Amino acid sequence: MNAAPQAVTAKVLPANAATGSTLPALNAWVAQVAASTQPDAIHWCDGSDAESAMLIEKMQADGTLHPLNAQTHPNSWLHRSNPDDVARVEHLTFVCTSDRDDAGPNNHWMAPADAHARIDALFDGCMRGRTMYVIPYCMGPIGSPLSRCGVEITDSRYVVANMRIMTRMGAPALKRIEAEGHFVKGLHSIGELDPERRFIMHFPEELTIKSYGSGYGGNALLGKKCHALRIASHQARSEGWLAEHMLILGIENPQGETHYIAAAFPSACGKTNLAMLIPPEGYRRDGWKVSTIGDDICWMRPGEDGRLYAINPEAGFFGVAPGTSQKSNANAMATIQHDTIFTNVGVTADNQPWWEGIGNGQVPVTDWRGDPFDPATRPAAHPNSRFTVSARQCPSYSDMAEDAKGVPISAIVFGGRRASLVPLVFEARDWTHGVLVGASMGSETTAAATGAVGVMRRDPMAMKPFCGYNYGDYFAHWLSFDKPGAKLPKIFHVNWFRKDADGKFVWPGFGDNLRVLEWMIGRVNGTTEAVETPIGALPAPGAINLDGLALAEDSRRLLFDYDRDGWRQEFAGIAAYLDEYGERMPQALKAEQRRIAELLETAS
Ligand code: SAT
Ligand code: MN
Repeated sequence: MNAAPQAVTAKVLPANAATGSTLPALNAWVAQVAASTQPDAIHWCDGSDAESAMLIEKMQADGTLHPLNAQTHPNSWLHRSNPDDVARVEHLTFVCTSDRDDAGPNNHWMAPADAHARIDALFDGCMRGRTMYVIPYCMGPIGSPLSRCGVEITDSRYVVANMRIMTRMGAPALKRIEAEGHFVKGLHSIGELDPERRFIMHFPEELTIKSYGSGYGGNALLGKKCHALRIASHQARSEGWLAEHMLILGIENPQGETHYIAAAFPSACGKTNLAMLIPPEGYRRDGWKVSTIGDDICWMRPGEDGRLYAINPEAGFFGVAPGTSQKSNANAMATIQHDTIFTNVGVTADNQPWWEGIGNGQVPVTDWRGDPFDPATRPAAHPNSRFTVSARQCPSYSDMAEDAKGVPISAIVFGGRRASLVPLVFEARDWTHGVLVGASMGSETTAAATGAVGVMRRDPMAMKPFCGYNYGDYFAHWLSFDKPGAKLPKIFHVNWFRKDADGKFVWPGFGDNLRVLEWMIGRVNGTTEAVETPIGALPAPGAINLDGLALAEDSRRLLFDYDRDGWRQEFAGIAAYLDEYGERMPQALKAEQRRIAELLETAS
């Protein structure tokens, strides 16, 4: 198999190895990185099929990828990561701004010079014996003014293969970078995969990312969380847009009217399932249709008409495997039937991927570490095991996801995992209240990051791990969109995860979430009713269609009541949380918090 023309194998790199571009700044950076990391070869990725085949062949040969059953899962691969490298590492993730307060209490901070010195020492000579891959990529449709480009340098072929699926990678991206003359610089090495020698560093003022010691997901695919959220949120603030941890879906009602909704949930809280929602039977019959624009990241900017227009900067899905089934997400199951990379799942005797909750009647024989499956030892699939797959393979993927101007957003939804207190849905009374609703979001932690699971923490706008600057400034930026001429989306909060006294979820979720989205669209169109409460507007009795759902009276109460005493306590917690940001917390948000706290005191 031929490597791309620029590939070189000699240890002494030819003089032209670092000149794969017509952009001097890019060539100079590649040369500088090569001088410090000392790779044996430099490969400039063009994104071609031949290049992909060459990489896959090499990864099969060295055991990075194992082929899966070619009859049931054509062109699909299993990757087993290092067992110490299975999730994002928030404690090793830093935002390095010159002023510590610019990173804020929501981020780990290191002074840029110290951070460079520490991580550069790790990069020193780390690519000896390895090939260095240069990956030009574009986040968003190549022709969209909302898109932004970057270049990731990595010594991991697995990262190249994933970036090829998750971004618009290769020659067209390089062309745009050369025309624009600037790009986000992302330097990555798997290093020794040693958790003691691992850092994910962001330098927003230099539009630079340096990541060392992990090959996993959000730590290593630098276009995703590092660029499209942490660096982009910083860029978005100075350029007047929003980079958010949100899915985007389109809902067409029986009248043929389509509304786009952007929804923020923390990692592993069902964004992929909601983005690919299949309407319940009755809704399908009536003509409701749901289409997918994105499942994880949303970039939004005000358009000329004052509405917010959104693109999905990604080109693929890096979704959580466990729990994905024909019942929970038939669209995802169809999407991952071929040309998919599975990371840290189990396998069956006939070499099909398997995970807990797949519900297809098959059984695993090998677990995610490659050991014979023994339920007493560990689950077959790691709880944060993933699939990487092109969005184009998804049956519900919308053509509008490729639209250069983006889709107009009718509603923004915030939601976390809350076993108690928080009702199924409520509506913010205006933008400022909506920003407070997002800012006070709480959620129980999941396996997407290392650390304890199931602990309630504040996760404003689901951006706690991803906001590249001080949350106080971030909330002020959100508030700034409310200006004359703006036609902003309505803001809602949902909780699909309320539990009853027996610890069981009370809301069926999945396709039935459309019932809640229908109510939101009714609110946007002014055709459905709500009841005002201090925390926001709750659906009026009968306003959400519950036909065909067997919900006991107790469950309905848990879903639609609000518990004033519980909310008083919640608002005391929110006040304390906002105060952690000191001077940077906008007064308007604190005033909104006080307004509601007072209502909670006086309302019956
Ligand atoms: O590993 S990722 O950060 O890309 C997935 C997630 O946590 O959302
Ligand atoms: Mn995510």
